[in-house]
Amino acid sequence: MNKRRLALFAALLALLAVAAWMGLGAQTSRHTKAERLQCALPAQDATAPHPGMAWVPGGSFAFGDTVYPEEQPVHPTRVAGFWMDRTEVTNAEFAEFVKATAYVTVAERAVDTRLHPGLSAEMRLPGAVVFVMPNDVKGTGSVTQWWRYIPGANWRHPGGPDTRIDGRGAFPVVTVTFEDASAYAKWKGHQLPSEAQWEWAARAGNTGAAADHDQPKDANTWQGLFPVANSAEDGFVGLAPAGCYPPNAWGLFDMMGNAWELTRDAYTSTHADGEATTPDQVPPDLRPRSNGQLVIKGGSFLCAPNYCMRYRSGARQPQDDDLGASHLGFRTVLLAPGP
Ligand SMILES: [Ca+2]
Ligand SMILES: [Ca+2]
Repeated sequence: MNKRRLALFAALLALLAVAAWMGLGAQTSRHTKAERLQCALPAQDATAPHPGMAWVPGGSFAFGDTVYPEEQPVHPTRVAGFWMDRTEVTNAEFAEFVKATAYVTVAERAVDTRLHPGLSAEMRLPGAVVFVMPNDVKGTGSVTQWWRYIPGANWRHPGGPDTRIDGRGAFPVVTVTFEDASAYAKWKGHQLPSEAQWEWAARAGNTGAAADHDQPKDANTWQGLFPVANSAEDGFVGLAPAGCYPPNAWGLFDMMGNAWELTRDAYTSTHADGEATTPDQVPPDLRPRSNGQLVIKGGSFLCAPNYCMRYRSGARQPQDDDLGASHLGFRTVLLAPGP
């Protein structure tokens, strides 16, 4: 991940921004309450065949939305039933995987200079991109004012080397890449969702046009003027533990907001370019075929109405497949008979 890739990452986010920079002044965040470290999830039936997962029935729906160009055209898509993790994969769950397999995430490895030649000394170091809230925004609002490549940032230290996840086992694991998430999913006997599976699961039975355009009230997003004023009316300035808000009608938590979620589909600039995989196809090899960018879904704690209205089921965003970020996690799916 060299400077060119970071610049590309920055440029993509900038392109996705809603222009709302005029008049931004220095403001500070307001932390509303002591941080909660865990939220109790409702118990599952003891006979549930796949603990921690919810059944998503098959169906046809209007895939896509009309808010941003990349969500279009809306078109009918059919998805067969599947099981899906009730929550984003947590630090505790990912730690079990690492303990069992000694897996080393991409953000913890030396950067491959053959893949990314011409790196600066800093960019050669293992790390990830971290959101750092600025006091104000200068000029045209380049995202490099709040996104920084921090050596030493990884899933154990998601805010940089001075941060830790002790006591935060219930939080979603972040700064993981497509390769990391795929390795976890494979270890579980699962896979990453396709974009269509994810979107259908988020619709929770709405087969028609997406009706979730407003900023959700029961989700961890951003209230205030991003990136300089975060009133945290939803209770969380940053990430929340998994499952702090009510689930959708199919029992899935935090589909909107909290951490963005990786899919297995390569990113295309519109739906007209076609999906990388058919909705239910099991990818033979989990490497995306395209330019190394994947679709991520659901938005995050950083999505605000003035900047990133991607706290919607139909929203989508590209993500470099080998670059971890402090707002990015995942959940898995399992193709198995329904209940
Ligand atoms: Ca929030
Ligand atoms: Ca999420």
